[in-house]
Amino acid sequence: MNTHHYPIALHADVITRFQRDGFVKTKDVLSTQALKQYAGAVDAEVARRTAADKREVSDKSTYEQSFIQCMRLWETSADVKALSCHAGLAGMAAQLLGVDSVRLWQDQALYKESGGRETTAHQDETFWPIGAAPLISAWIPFDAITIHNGAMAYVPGSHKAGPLKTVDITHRSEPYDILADPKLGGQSPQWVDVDPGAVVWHDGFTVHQASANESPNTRRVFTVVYIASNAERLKTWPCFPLDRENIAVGDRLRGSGMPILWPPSTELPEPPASVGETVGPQQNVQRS
Ligand SMILES: O=C(O)CCC(=O)C(=O)O
Repeated sequence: MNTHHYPIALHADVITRFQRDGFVKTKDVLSTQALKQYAGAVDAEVARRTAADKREVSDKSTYEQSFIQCMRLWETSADVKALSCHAGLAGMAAQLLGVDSVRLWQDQALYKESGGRETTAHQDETFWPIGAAPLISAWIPFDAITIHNGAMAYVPGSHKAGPLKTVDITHRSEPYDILADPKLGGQSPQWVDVDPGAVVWHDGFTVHQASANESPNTRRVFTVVYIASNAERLKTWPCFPLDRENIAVGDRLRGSGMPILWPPSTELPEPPASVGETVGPQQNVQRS
């Protein structure tokens, strides 16, 4: 039984809306002061990892035009770790998923540059060989976001459709038009404006997209993805966090790259010794 008190306890109505719609916005989760500190830490790590890349947005691949993607920042920045392993957020994830315990699946900065294109509509969980394990993302903007600078839109109730055809958001092949999937019943995505301090949560199977950034500033967003602690690997296809820990099909998730964040430990977790690629979707484990 979970005997920990949630640092941020959710109203039953918030949980009901998440279960119904597959997404929910929670306002005033992070204070202005805390958000400023986390944003500074993420900015610094993104700047460090991308220092050698001098390209204009227009010179980048279609995928890269959606956002600068830097993953697993908690592994290389102790300052970002405080956000990725934030007990209040992890406790919210556990409440929304209705599970006793969650692990960190991944964190990432998704910085949509000025002039950056939309993020193609997709479901997250079909990317990973973990079946339908309970999985939730916290989408944490550092600035106010509307449809004009890269807001997200979610298809209400789409998580109930379960896994649909995987969308190749990298655009290396023609992406599946998931919004036209008959299982979505013609439902339109709902755009969600967000003020700093709020967090928008979505289920692993919720169909979502983001608008282009027509503003002069980079849209700065950080996401943390949580998974039920007892999830298993179900398929062999490559997946960085599982391959790094040598987790085989049928094995439960484990290892320092996917620490249990709820219930929280007294100390923040130590990151794994081997880190992945500094930018991009991190598919490859480098074995020495
Ligand atoms: O922020 C974006 O542009 C896309 C975010 C996204 O797809 C996600 O958080 O799962």
